[in-house]
Amino acid sequence: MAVKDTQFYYDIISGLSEFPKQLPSKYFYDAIGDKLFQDIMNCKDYYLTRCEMEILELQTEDIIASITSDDYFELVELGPGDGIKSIKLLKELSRQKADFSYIPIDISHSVIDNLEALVSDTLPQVKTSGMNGDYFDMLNQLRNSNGARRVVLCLGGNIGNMTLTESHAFCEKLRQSLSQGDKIIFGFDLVKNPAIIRKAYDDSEGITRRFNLNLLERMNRELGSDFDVTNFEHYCNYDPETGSCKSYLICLEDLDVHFQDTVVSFRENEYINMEISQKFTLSQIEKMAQHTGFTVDRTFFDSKKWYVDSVWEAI
Ligand code: AVJ
Repeated sequence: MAVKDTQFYYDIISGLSEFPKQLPSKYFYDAIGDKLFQDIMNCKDYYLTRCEMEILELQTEDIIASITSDDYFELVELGPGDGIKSIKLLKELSRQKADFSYIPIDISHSVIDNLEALVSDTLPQVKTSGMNGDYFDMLNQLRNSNGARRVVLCLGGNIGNMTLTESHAFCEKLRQSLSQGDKIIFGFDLVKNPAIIRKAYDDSEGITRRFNLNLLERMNRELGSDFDVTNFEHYCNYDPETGSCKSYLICLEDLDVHFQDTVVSFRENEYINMEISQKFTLSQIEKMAQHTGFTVDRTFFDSKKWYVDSVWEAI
């Protein structure tokens, strides 16, 4: 397919034609972006992964008890990443001889390939079939399948990458593709000391900075654009009033960037909206569940109460 006909090209050009300019954060995750995100998860300033790992490790049995019953179910995971978190749950499920299949869905090809390899190496008895694509497209496909009970995993705080309006709409859409009694486990990053949050997205090793700049480099690699990344600076701000942490790339001088069939002009100090990472209060979580057709069954905290895995049931 010609570059110009890809969804990637279309989304990028649309985003850069808006004012303010924006780039969809789902495109951070090419092979290099996946690697950088691994480094983020391991870096000392990014606490989310460690908090969630603690929850999944110390409360595995209670979490599993909140999603299993005697019947067969499909465990659908949205955005599994490296799978290290979900493997904890898969291990316990197979130890208990639960009757289920595992269906990881991710925008990144390499994530799905690596995960299928990891599961078949470590837990060969777990039936796994990955799907590659956008959550919404995949959810639509799932709606039309076999009627099995479903448990959806949306871990890691992925839902934070949407604005509150978008995540609300996302939960409504998710509810439509589920049936009464189906469950979701959502990982939410909670509001906390603003300085801790900002640091997580502006880490002292500069990994998040490279993670953001990689999207410009990815565009150069895949779309043939001519971004000089030294003209862009990563800037991040957490607003305690709204709970949103936002990342921007600031353009340092007037410049033109060339794409195959168009030119995008930047002004000095113009910003590109790169990513939102929304933080939640417990009452916001409760309300979001209620307003979109779910009840909150269980809330699992880490020991610092920085993060929750919240188990929802469709009603
Ligand atoms: C994968 C969406 C949970 O927002 O915390 C990490 C992505 N971006 N550092 C997040 C991310 C910059 C991450 N999520």
